[in-house]
Amino acid sequence: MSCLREERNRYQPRIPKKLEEITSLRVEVEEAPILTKHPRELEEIFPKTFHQPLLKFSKAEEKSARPLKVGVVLSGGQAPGGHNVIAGLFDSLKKIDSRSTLYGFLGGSSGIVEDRLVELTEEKIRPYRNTGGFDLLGSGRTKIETPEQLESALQNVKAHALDGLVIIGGDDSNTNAALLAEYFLTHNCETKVIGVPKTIDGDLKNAFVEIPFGFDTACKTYSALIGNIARDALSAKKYYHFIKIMGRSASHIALECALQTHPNYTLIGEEVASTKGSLEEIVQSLTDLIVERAERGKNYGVVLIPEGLIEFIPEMRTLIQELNLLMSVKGEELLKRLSEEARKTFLMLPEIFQEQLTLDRDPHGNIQVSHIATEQLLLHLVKRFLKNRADYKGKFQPVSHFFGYEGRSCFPSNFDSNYGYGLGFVASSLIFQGYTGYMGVLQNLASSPEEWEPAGIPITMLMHLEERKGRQKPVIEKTLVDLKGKPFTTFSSLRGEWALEDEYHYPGPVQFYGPPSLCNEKTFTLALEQETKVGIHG
Ligand code: FBP
Repeated sequence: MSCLREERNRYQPRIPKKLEEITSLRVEVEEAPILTKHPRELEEIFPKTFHQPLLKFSKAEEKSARPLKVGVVLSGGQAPGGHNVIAGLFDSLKKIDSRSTLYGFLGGSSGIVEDRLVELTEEKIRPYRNTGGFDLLGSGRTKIETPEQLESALQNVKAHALDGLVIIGGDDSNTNAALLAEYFLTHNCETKVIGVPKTIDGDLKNAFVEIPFGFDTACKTYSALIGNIARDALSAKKYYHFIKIMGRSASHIALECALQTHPNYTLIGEEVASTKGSLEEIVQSLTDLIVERAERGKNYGVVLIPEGLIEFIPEMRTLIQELNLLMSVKGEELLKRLSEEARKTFLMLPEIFQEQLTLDRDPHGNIQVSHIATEQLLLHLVKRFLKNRADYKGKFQPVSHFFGYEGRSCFPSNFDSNYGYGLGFVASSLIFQGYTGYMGVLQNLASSPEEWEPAGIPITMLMHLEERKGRQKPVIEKTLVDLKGKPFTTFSSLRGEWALEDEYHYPGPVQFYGPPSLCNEKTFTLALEQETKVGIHG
């Protein structure tokens, strides 16, 4: 084990005061608002779980406990903090009753369907405490939807007599949790299903879920790297760095990293969609900046590109939607079946990019944007545009980067260590109290962990209908960057200065030990959204 890993294994996460005495909590119910645009359809799909209330916790008398048997699964893309959810679950279940048992399903949701599981003991969990990655159990993106899959899952949880099943995942994985909860209830199965909000992308959030775990660490990790690159650019003064960063749909990561590092140019997918910016316009404005900086003798810079950008560009979106329906069609036949507009866009793209757009979708029907080199496409087109600019006297030497996987399995920040661990406690409290179909959350996250507020949110409340593989399916609605929200308006008021002046910030690596100002810093997104005062220049 590395020294840091040993040291981190010893870190004791801080938990909310309310969860300290886990068997003496009272649940207060509150009517849940109807947020969805599709209440009628969802009520039909989820007759048992659609109208469940919101749950809040308060202290009460000690409740008698019995040992619980719970299964847990890590699902979807890795996010720092996942192992701590498991550690939190394990510790809280043992607090409820030391005879409780925790099982881990292997390889994501398919482990539930195929009954692949291991018992998780303290010995197994200890080396994973406060570490990143999902390697304790592995992960996967299986969508649970066929009657056979649902039935196998039911038979497996019954065979193990599980009191609870905890699914740690993003929007698609929590959709699995909602489907299983409904199915289990319909078949009089006692197993309670609880979801835990995870994703580095930061888009599983709303008025009730402040932020998923993983976002904090991933953004800090990418920002450290972007800061290093910015300083290198400023030192050598010869390269333009085009950096694509993860965020399959929403641009929350790009926005947060921009606030942390002040690059010269940051694309925000949601803004492109709202201004209906075409690919040509994007490249034009990027080219204008490069020309203007060259006039000032600056032939270097840093450009941030969210990986989900591609789907926000109107003509690309149309093309992707059409390609989604024509996945098995290739070559000439594909060209024939595309609409005229989509065909024109397709043919304008370099061949390698055409290939990337036709790669297989994930099991949930999502295009795999991490495999699409948008940074290289932009760089290629900027080169082409610069050739036609008589007023450009600079030298354009671009370097492309993709920061994605390196931010998903790193040691979780103190925030994500505490947050993941606390979420494990919330999940076992909900099972202990007998609730199903809920997402366990912690609120008031801008305060110290002791003040975080546990709550239960009916998962179906967060759902809507979305077209997947050509059919309307119930899924959790992703929250995109709010162009009127404080994180974006703060960024937009400062980006003009960052474009021409080099006001790069160098956040440096994530800190675990030292003064709280260093190791407990919140992301700008969370702090600004909660109206906490933070100094962008500070
Ligand atoms: P989740 O939504 O499952 O958390 O995954 C997010 C993500 O990290 C995206 O940022 C990225 O596009 C995608 O996963 C990559 O998926 P994969 O690991 O399957 O390549």
